Amino acid sequence: MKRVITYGTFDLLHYGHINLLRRAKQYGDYLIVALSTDEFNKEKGKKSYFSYEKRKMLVEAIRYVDLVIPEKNWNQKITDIKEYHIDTFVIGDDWKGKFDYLKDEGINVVYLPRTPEISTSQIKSDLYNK
Ligand code: C2G
Repeated sequence: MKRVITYGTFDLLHYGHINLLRRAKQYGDYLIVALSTDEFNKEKGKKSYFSYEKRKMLVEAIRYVDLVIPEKNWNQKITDIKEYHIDTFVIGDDWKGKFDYLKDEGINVVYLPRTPEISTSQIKSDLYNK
Protein backbone atom coordinates (compact mmCIF):
# COMPACT_ATOMS: atom_id res chain seq x y z
CA MET A 1 0.00 0.00 0.00
CA LYS A 2 1.45 3.32 -1.11
CA ARG A 3 0.87 6.05 1.48
CA VAL A 4 0.74 9.77 0.73
CA ILE A 5 0.71 12.74 3.11
CA THR A 6 -0.06 16.41 2.67
CA TYR A 7 -0.34 19.37 5.05
CA GLY A 8 -2.48 22.46 5.19
CA THR A 9 -5.16 24.63 6.78
CA PHE A 10 -7.91 23.88 4.24
CA ASP A 11 -10.11 26.72 5.49
CA LEU A 12 -13.27 27.65 3.54
CA LEU A 13 -12.76 24.47 1.53
CA HIS A 14 -12.75 25.24 -2.20
CA TYR A 15 -12.07 23.53 -5.53
CA GLY A 16 -8.37 24.43 -5.38
CA HIS A 17 -8.06 22.29 -2.25
CA ILE A 18 -10.07 19.48 -3.81
CA ASN A 19 -7.89 19.58 -6.95
CA LEU A 20 -4.81 19.24 -4.75
CA LEU A 21 -6.22 16.32 -2.76
CA ARG A 22 -7.50 14.55 -5.89
CA ARG A 23 -4.05 14.74 -7.51
CA ALA A 24 -2.25 13.84 -4.27
CA LYS A 25 -4.29 10.63 -4.00
CA GLN A 26 -3.08 9.60 -7.48
CA TYR A 27 0.37 9.03 -5.93
CA GLY A 28 -0.84 6.17 -3.76
CA ASP A 29 -3.67 4.22 -2.17
CA TYR A 30 -3.96 5.97 1.17
CA LEU A 31 -3.94 9.74 1.70
CA ILE A 32 -3.31 11.37 5.06
CA VAL A 33 -4.05 15.07 5.55
CA ALA A 34 -2.16 16.75 8.41
CA LEU A 35 -4.55 19.59 9.17
CA SER A 36 -3.17 22.73 10.79
CA THR A 37 -4.58 23.25 14.28
CA ASP A 38 -6.01 26.65 15.24
CA GLU A 39 -2.94 27.23 17.44
CA PHE A 40 -0.51 26.35 14.63
CA ASN A 41 -2.42 28.60 12.25
CA LYS A 42 -1.52 31.51 14.53
CA GLU A 43 2.16 30.55 14.05
CA LYS A 44 1.52 30.53 10.31
CA GLY A 45 0.01 34.00 10.58
CA LYS A 46 -3.39 32.66 9.60
CA LYS A 47 -6.75 32.85 11.34
CA SER A 48 -9.13 30.31 9.89
CA TYR A 49 -12.84 31.03 9.62
CA PHE A 50 -13.73 27.46 10.64
CA SER A 51 -12.30 25.84 13.75
CA TYR A 52 -10.03 22.80 13.53
CA GLU A 53 -12.91 20.46 14.41
CA LYS A 54 -15.13 21.87 11.64
CA ARG A 55 -12.28 21.86 9.09
CA LYS A 56 -11.48 18.27 10.11
CA MET A 57 -15.09 17.19 9.58
CA LEU A 58 -15.12 18.78 6.12
CA VAL A 59 -11.79 17.29 5.01
CA GLU A 60 -12.76 13.83 6.35
CA ALA A 61 -15.82 13.97 4.08
CA ILE A 62 -13.66 14.20 0.94
CA ARG A 63 -13.58 10.92 -0.99
CA TYR A 64 -9.80 11.13 -1.61
CA VAL A 65 -8.93 11.48 2.09
CA ASP A 66 -8.38 8.41 4.27
CA LEU A 67 -7.17 9.97 7.51
CA VAL A 68 -6.91 13.44 9.04
CA ILE A 69 -4.31 14.11 11.74
CA PRO A 70 -3.42 17.41 13.45
CA GLU A 71 -0.54 19.52 12.19
CA LYS A 72 0.72 21.19 15.37
CA ASN A 73 4.11 22.58 14.33
CA TRP A 74 6.63 22.97 11.50
CA ASN A 75 8.81 20.14 12.78
CA GLN A 76 6.55 17.09 12.83
CA LYS A 77 6.90 16.04 9.18
CA ILE A 78 9.84 13.64 9.65
CA THR A 79 8.14 12.01 12.66
CA ASP A 80 4.89 11.72 10.70
CA ILE A 81 6.69 10.14 7.73
CA LYS A 82 8.17 7.48 10.03
CA GLU A 83 5.05 6.92 12.13
CA TYR A 84 2.72 6.57 9.13
CA HIS A 85 5.19 4.84 6.79
CA ILE A 86 4.78 7.51 4.14
CA ASP A 87 6.04 6.97 0.58
CA THR A 88 5.20 10.37 -0.91
CA PHE A 89 4.86 13.90 0.44
CA VAL A 90 2.69 16.17 -1.72
CA ILE A 91 2.00 19.90 -1.45
CA GLY A 92 1.24 22.85 -3.74
CA ASP A 93 4.11 24.48 -5.62
CA ASP A 94 3.78 27.69 -3.61
CA TRP A 95 6.01 25.64 -1.28
CA LYS A 96 8.41 24.53 -4.03
CA GLY A 97 11.78 23.55 -2.58
CA LYS A 98 10.78 24.22 1.03
CA PHE A 99 10.40 20.54 1.96
CA ASP A 100 13.17 18.95 -0.15
CA TYR A 101 14.90 17.93 3.09
CA LEU A 102 12.25 15.22 3.40
CA LYS A 103 13.93 13.40 0.49
CA ASP A 104 16.66 12.42 2.99
CA GLU A 105 14.00 10.22 4.61
CA GLY A 106 13.88 8.21 1.37
CA ILE A 107 10.48 9.44 0.22
CA ASN A 108 9.22 11.23 -2.88
CA VAL A 109 8.58 14.95 -2.51
CA VAL A 110 6.04 16.32 -5.01
CA TYR A 111 5.07 19.96 -5.55
CA LEU A 112 1.86 20.22 -7.56
CA PRO A 113 0.83 23.33 -9.50
CA ARG A 114 -1.68 25.40 -7.55
CA THR A 115 -5.15 25.87 -9.01
CA PRO A 116 -5.18 29.41 -10.40
CA GLU A 117 -7.48 32.25 -9.32
CA ILE A 118 -8.84 30.73 -6.15
CA SER A 119 -7.69 31.10 -2.59
CA THR A 120 -9.27 31.40 0.83
CA SER A 121 -8.02 35.00 1.14
CA GLN A 122 -9.52 35.80 -2.29
CA ILE A 123 -12.88 34.42 -1.17
CA LYS A 124 -12.75 36.50 2.00
CA SER A 125 -11.87 39.74 0.20
CA ASP A 126 -14.47 39.16 -2.53
CA LEU A 127 -17.18 38.63 0.07
CA TYR A 128 -15.98 41.61 2.09
CA ASN A 129 -16.16 43.90 -0.94
CA LYS A 130 -19.59 42.67 -2.09
N1 C2G B 1 -3.80 24.93 -2.92
C1 C2G B 1 -3.82 24.77 -4.30
N2 C2G B 1 -4.45 25.69 -5.07
C2 C2G B 1 -5.07 26.76 -4.52
C3 C2G B 1 -5.06 26.93 -3.12
C4 C2G B 1 -4.42 25.99 -2.33
O1 C2G B 1 -3.26 23.80 -4.83
N3 C2G B 1 -5.69 27.66 -5.34
C5 C2G B 1 -3.09 23.94 -2.11
C6 C2G B 1 -1.91 24.53 -1.34
O2 C2G B 1 -0.76 24.63 -2.18
C7 C2G B 1 -1.73 23.48 -0.24
C8 C2G B 1 -3.18 23.02 0.03
O3 C2G B 1 -3.96 23.42 -1.13
O4 C2G B 1 -0.98 22.38 -0.74
C9 C2G B 1 -3.77 23.65 1.27
O5 C2G B 1 -3.68 25.04 1.15
P1 C2G B 1 -3.59 25.91 2.52
O6 C2G B 1 -4.69 25.51 3.41
O7 C2G B 1 -3.40 27.34 2.14
O8 C2G B 1 -2.23 25.32 3.11
P2 C2G B 1 -0.99 26.13 3.69
O9 C2G B 1 -1.44 27.21 4.59
O10 C2G B 1 -0.12 26.44 2.54
O11 C2G B 1 -0.34 25.00 4.65
O12 C2G B 1 3.23 22.66 6.69
C10 C2G B 1 2.65 23.10 5.47
C11 C2G B 1 1.54 24.09 5.69
O13 C2G B 1 0.66 23.66 6.72
C12 C2G B 1 0.79 24.28 4.37
